[in-house]
Amino acid sequence: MSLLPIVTLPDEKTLREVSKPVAGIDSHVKKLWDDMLETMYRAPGIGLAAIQVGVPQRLLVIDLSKDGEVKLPLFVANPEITWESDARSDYEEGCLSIPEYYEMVTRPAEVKLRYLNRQGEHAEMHATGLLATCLQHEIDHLNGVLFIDHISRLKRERVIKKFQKAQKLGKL
Ligand code: GNR
Ligand code: NI
Repeated sequence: MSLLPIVTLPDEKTLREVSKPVAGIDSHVKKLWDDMLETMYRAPGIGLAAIQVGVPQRLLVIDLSKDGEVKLPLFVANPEITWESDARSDYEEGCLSIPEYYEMVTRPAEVKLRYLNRQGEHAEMHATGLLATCLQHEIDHLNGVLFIDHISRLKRERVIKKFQKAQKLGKL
C-alpha cells in the first residue's frame, strides 16, 4: 500500500471537480481504495473521497472505529442517496482538505443509499449518527461540494482567503 498526498485548499480546481462513476470493481479500484484507507488512517481521518487524492472517481472509504479498536473499513463506489430523513442533525465537521478548520453543519440525520461494495455487488445501507454525517460529507466531495458550502458565505470566503494567502506566502 502507499500513502498518497492529500489535496487541500486553495486547490479548488481539483476539489470542485465532479467525479465520474466507476464501471465496476477491478484491481485498480481495490488498490486505490487500499491506498486511500492507509492515507486516511495516517492523516488521521474517519473518511476520504478519491478526489481528495486527486482522482475524480466516485469512490470513498470510511472507518469510524476508535484508536485501539478493531478496524472496520467501509468501501463505497458510485453511492446514490435514495432517501433522507426530515429530521436534521448538527455536527462539528472538519475536512482533511481544509486542515485545522471546524464548523457546525446541519444535515439530514439519517440517509439510505445504494452503492457498489468491494465485491462489486449492489448494496443498500441505512445510516444514522456519525456514519450518516460522514457519508453525506464524502458524497458531497464526489460532487465537488465542501462542508464550508453548508456554512455562511462570510465564513466560507474567509477560510478560502486564508488558504489562498497562506499559499502565496509559501506556507502550504
Ligand atoms: O476526518 C474527518 N472527520 C470528519 C468529522 C466530521 C464530519 C466529517 C468528517 S470527514 C473528515 C475526513 C474528510 O475530510 N473526509 O472527506
Ligand atoms: Ni472532507
